[in-house]
Amino acid sequence: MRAIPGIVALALLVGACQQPAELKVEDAWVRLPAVAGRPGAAYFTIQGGDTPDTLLAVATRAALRVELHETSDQNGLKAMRPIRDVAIPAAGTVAFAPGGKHVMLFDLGPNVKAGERIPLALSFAGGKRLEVQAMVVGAGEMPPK
Ligand SMILES: [Cu+2]
Repeated sequence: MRAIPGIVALALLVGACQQPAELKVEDAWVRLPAVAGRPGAAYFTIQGGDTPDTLLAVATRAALRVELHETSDQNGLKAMRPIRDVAIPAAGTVAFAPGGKHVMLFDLGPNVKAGERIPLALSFAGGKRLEVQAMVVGAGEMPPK
C-alpha cells in the first residue's frame, strides 16, 4: 500500500506537465450604454497561469478613461466602486460579468457600435500584456456566445 501515494503523486505531476496553465483572457465583450455619453462596460473571463498574477489595468483606444469596478450588494442596494487591481489565482478563473467585477469605459468613441469589435489590452503585474478583441453589443442585448 505504501507505493500508492507515490503513484498518485506521479500521476498528478505528469498530468500537470501535460497541461500547463497559461494566463489568458476569454469571451471579452462590451455593452454599450443605454444613453449615449454614459459609460459602457467591458466583461471577460481570465484564466490564471501556472503562478498567481494580478490584473493591474485595462486599456483601450475606444474610450478616453477606463476603470476597474466591482458591483456589490450594500444593504440590498447595488453599488459599484473602483477597485485597484484584481488577484488572479494560479490556474484559477476570475470572471468579469454583469453584477460583479467589470471594466468601466468612460467617454466611448462615437465609432464604437454594436456588432463591431474593440481591442482591450490587459496588463498584469507579472509583466504580461494580453490583447483581446471584445465584441460590442447594444444596451439591452444579451452577451455574445
Ligand atoms: Cu462601474
